[in-house]
Amino acid sequence: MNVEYLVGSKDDFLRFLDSIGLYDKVAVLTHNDLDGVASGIFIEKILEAKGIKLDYINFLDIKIDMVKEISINLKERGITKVFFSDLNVESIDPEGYEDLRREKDVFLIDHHPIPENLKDKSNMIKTISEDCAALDVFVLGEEILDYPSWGWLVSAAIFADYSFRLEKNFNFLKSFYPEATFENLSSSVPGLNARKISSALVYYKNDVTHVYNLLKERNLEELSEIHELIEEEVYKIVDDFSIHKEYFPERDIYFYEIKSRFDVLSYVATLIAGADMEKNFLFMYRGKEMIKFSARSSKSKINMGELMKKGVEGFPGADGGGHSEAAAAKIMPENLEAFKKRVLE
Ligand SMILES: [Mn+2]
Repeated sequence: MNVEYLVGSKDDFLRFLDSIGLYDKVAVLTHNDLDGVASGIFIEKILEAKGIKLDYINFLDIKIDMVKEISINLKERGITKVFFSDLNVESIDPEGYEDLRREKDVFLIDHHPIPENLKDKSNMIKTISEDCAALDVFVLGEEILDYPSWGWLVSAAIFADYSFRLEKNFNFLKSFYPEATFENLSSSVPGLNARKISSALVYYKNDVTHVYNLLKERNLEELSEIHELIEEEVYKIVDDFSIHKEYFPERDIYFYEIKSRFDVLSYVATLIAGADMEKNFLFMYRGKEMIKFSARSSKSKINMGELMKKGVEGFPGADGGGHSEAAAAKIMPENLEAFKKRVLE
């Protein structure tokens, strides 16, 4: 199996692994979504196989200053080697990232777009967007990981991150699930697993480690009840979407505000956009402090990463960006009308 490297190589990764010594303390920082959690498990399994203990793992939300915040934590724990996965920290928090790189050995594995002004590309693997981070790490561990026993998890991540749109990745998923077709994928085993895990990540938003540990034990049983609860909520929202969505012809985007006690924003976005690949969507959810958006354009008719980035420009405390087909943004409530105007009209 191959992934398409834009920066770095498998050799860089293996060299970094070899540089980890007996007295090093190792941390993994990964995204708090399915792709991030799965890639974290694969990194831990690779370390384990190399006889390296993982001292600290954390699951991060994308936000400005994210590296600065976590750096304090790493310092307190005496961490010396850091893996970032599925997080484009070099673009979200470039200052925090560069500061951390001066203090510790940092290795980044990611598939989000590379910023144009990026200078130092050492200790870094970047692949094309369509190769999700879990797949990237899986391939890095090809000779090390027990492939047959983890196929289910990499397949769920391939589904959740849309990576199956690339034929080679779809065929890779099919090597574990020969019965999967493009049409039945969302109701196939990897599709269902992905939805179950995504439900659990919504429900245990403040305890991602719990989900991480269940997945590491390959225990999906415990997630079934939670999944039913979240699915019920999601279906209500999907029904309401079909009635209350707004269409903005200037940008050819469907807009909808999700109202729920659970933060099912990206879950609903993935589900609705996945069912109608021809259309473009912007979903909104009012969080505790910030208003969050999830944008989808399955066939990349609109570059949603660029649109979200431009949409938040100049707004204090806001950030936005991501992939062309799936992106996100966060703004302060007072900028809502201005943001909508920029993005939709
Ligand atoms: Mn990802």
